[in-house]
Amino acid sequence: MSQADDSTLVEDIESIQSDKFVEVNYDDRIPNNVDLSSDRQLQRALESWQPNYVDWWKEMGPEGFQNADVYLRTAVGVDPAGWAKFGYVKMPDYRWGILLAPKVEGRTIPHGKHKGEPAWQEVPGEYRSLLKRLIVVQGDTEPASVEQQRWLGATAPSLYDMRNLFQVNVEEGRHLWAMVYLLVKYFGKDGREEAQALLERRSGHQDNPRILGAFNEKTPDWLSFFMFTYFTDRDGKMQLAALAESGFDPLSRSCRFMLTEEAHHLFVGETGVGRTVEATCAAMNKAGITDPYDTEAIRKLGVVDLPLLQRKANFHMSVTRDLFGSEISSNGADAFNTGLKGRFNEAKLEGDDHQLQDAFYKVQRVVDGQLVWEDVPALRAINSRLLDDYIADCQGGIDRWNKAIEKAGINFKISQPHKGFNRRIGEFAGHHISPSGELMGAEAFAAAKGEWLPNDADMAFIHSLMKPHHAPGQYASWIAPPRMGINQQPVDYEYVKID
Ligand code: BYC
Repeated sequence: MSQADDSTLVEDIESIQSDKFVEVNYDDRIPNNVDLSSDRQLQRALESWQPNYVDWWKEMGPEGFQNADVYLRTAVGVDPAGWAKFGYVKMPDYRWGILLAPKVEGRTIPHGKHKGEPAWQEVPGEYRSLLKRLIVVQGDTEPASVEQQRWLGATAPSLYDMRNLFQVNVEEGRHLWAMVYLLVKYFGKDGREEAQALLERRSGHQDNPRILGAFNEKTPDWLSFFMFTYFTDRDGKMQLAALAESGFDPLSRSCRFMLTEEAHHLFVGETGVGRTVEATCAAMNKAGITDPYDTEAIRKLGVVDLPLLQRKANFHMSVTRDLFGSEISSNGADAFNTGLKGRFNEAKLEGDDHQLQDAFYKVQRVVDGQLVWEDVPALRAINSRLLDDYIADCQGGIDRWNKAIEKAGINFKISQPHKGFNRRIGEFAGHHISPSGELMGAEAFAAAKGEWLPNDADMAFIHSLMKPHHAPGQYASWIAPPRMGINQQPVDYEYVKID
């Protein structure tokens, strides 16, 4: 694990760290720990996908920095204390590889109707299309996020942040490789076609968009990037953790390794927002401003007012909640019941039979114009449960941001909006619910929306802050320098060498 990871994040890191890794073979054209050279057909298929991937990266990856030397980490395997090495790399030369967590001998399917049977090493024929769909949806999000973030390098608030952006980007690229490996190895011609389609869809494209809504939104500024890596990458954590419980063992092993990389992405998000909060509080205190709503005066200091941070967070939280699908879903039930996708921490959950045939789960719904709680068959409420676990998981970082605000003596608290706020998918879609959980009419909602979600003036102000700070040790006014650099390097290290 990177030395840069903050001690406050140990729970994220510990909860998702795999136990043991296998050495990666870097002699092959495609680095791997899956003995790729023993399967010539698979190797050839992946080697013919590889140049298309690099073309996609050059076209859709970080704009303007493809020739820069970036201080990146690359996975080399072995064990959790030292699984990655650091060094300067030009991004198109990054060694994207195929890495699976080691096989657990005797592993059984942890849940659903096949619970207790040996985990599948090959695709279970009857569930082929459902399994393929889950892998494709997961795979599609990875290049999508790189596309969404491709313009951000030009306005990086420091070289440290720029490097973290590129680290996240190359690792999302590797996560795409992880899903493509599964598609090509286990799904024949169909899988190869899906692997190609993953390089053809484009985030936000009118005719050929990415599959899930949030991945077609823009990431127009660095505050969005930090919110995205805190809130949306956390959906990645939850979904990967649920897929790590899969009865299809190669998927489980892929996701277990991906989770290790995901910890750094969450760190980037949490500390990015945290450093923004820190800069705001310090500037307010220095100027003697105590009212967090004195927006005009606060913005003059070149920092982001806390109510604006809340509105940004509201947007990213609500859009990300949609990524869990409908709270009540037969797809969700099928994914669990077939054993293809578990709940968060499935194998460690105590207190039920992991089959849930007779169990119920409480789901909040809108019935006859009222918000009510209903007992729903637990199988059909699998998505709802993962969403609830996600919302609970979001709170840790928010509490830490609030602690910093409180310590600075400012009377403001960042909070999570009601689950139904600003939703487009699921139980609350089509309803208008305020952040505090009141059902309201469309007109009243529209009139208040600018207080709850970033408005035009907010976006124009954020845009005005997005100026490049590309000299070593330089940080934009709106974000505090980090407490530590990456891999024990100083905070003024030249993390990116720009031509
Ligand atoms: N937008 O029964 P439903 C990550 C579709 S993030 C558009 O409600 P289901 C990452 C759905 O596909 C993690 N469409 O839900 C983070 C279905 O369509 P079809 C990504 C949506 O199927 C940051 C229909 O509506 N991984 O890794 O139970 C950076 C009815 O579906 C949306 C996964 O998501 C939406 N928001 O659940 C980089 C895990 N929601 O099939 C990376 C794999 C639903 O009828 N995916 N629909 O045409 C899944 O487990 C499920 O596909 C979902 C949806 C949870 C996404």
